[in-house]
Amino acid sequence: MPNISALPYDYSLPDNLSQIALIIIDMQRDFLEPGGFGEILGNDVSQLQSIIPAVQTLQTAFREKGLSIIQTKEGHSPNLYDCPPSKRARGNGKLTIGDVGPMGRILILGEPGNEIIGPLAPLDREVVIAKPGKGAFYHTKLDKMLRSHKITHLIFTGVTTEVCVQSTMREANDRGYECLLVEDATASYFPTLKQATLEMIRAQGGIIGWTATLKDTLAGIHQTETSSAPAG
Ligand code: C5J
Repeated sequence: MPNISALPYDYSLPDNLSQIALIIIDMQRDFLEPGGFGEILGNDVSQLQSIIPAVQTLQTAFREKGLSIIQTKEGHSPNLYDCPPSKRARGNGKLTIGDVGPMGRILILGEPGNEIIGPLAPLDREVVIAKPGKGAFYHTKLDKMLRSHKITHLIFTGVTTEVCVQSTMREANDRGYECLLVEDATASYFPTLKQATLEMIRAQGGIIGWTATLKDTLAGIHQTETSSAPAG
């Protein structure tokens, strides 16, 4: 069985690579571009921009192999029925979710700021899951979609490591998916929180999953061939 050299020990890939999916979390303008919600909250968006080339490399590799790619974006309905008042109140700033910012209404589906950034734009056939929460399994069809395509192994990338990436990985782990986070394809506005999250994930024998470098992830994926059609 092919492996990815990972921590806390090697991550076993399935014999049939159609059982894996690349999960790209929330690489949306709101969080990565100047003027977006991330910057409005006082964060340095260049921290997140630094991983774009690594995520692109994985996206290209998965496309070339015909493997599943699922992107997520955090966003709410324009009438905010799916945004709890507690979430809107957080930050205590001048602008919050649903208010008009430089890229349209903040974290609202369909607004310019809610789009996936240009360099990672999904192809028409690729899936983008809109999620109202931090975890991508909460109030979405992600689990049903993965199970219907017999996907068992999830390779995680995206932002932010300690919030939406970690929340989603924990939800996936509890649902029985084998989860690996690509270390140089995930970022936080706070590098120390990213590092702590990587350590939390792989602590206690991989209590949430595995972490691996981009180089080792690609080497593992290139070891084996696919044999059936992917989702997305
Ligand atoms: C946050 C995310 N940080 N994608 N969202 O609010 O991590």
